[in-house]
Amino acid sequence: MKARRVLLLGPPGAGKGTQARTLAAELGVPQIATGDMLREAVAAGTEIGVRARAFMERGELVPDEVVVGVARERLAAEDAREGFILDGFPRTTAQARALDEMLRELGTGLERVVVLEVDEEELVQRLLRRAEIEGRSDDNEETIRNRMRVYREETQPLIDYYRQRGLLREVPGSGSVEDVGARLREALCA
Ligand code: B4P
Repeated sequence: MKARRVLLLGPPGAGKGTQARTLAAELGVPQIATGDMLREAVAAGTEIGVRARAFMERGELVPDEVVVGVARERLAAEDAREGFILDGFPRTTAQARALDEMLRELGTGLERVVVLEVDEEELVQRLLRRAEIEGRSDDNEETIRNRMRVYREETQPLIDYYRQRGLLREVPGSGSVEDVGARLREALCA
């Protein structure tokens, strides 16, 4: 049986968002992407958006208490009862602990964590290409390098956190979007 409560981990530009979108549609569960939610809050000028903006533009993580609040509300929504694809949350150990607690309160838990692995130079090239297409303010080379450093320091430790619990599968994230998607789906069944 395919896992339906899934977390996608990986460095910036690894393809979490790209894969989460199609996978969520296929499984009929919501994609919960804190990056997208924060960008919407920035665009709408909400209180959360005002707090998040400067961190995002520097390629820093938005403070845990802000992101945890956003994720908690979304996960408690009716449409997430039967499953969800978490994309970009958690990104720190404190967020991972908060997620454990949230899911425990909701009487559920993660079934699978997949880390998409891509070489850093390829990631930088992908994000610079995206900058030309989408013009995201955090997709310039200096900020991208900072996001990679933040990933190594803050988010990579989560790989061991989930490996120790037997939830982790490592999936190579290079190749076509379709090939990566096929590997990812296999990792959800295995
Ligand atoms: P995110 O929006 O999560 O940004 P990301 O890591 O850059 O995106 P992703 O890995 O999803 O890449 P994508 O599929 O789009 O976060 C942005 C910022 O928000 C963070 O820096 C932080 O400030 C803040 N934030 C978010 N969550 C937070 C949290 N939990 N705590 C604190 N702060 C938080 O792919 C990238 C590009 O590659 C695309 O152009 C895509 O077309 C291309 N691509 C994808 N797959 C490919 C493939 N197989 N081959 C070639 N190109 C591919």
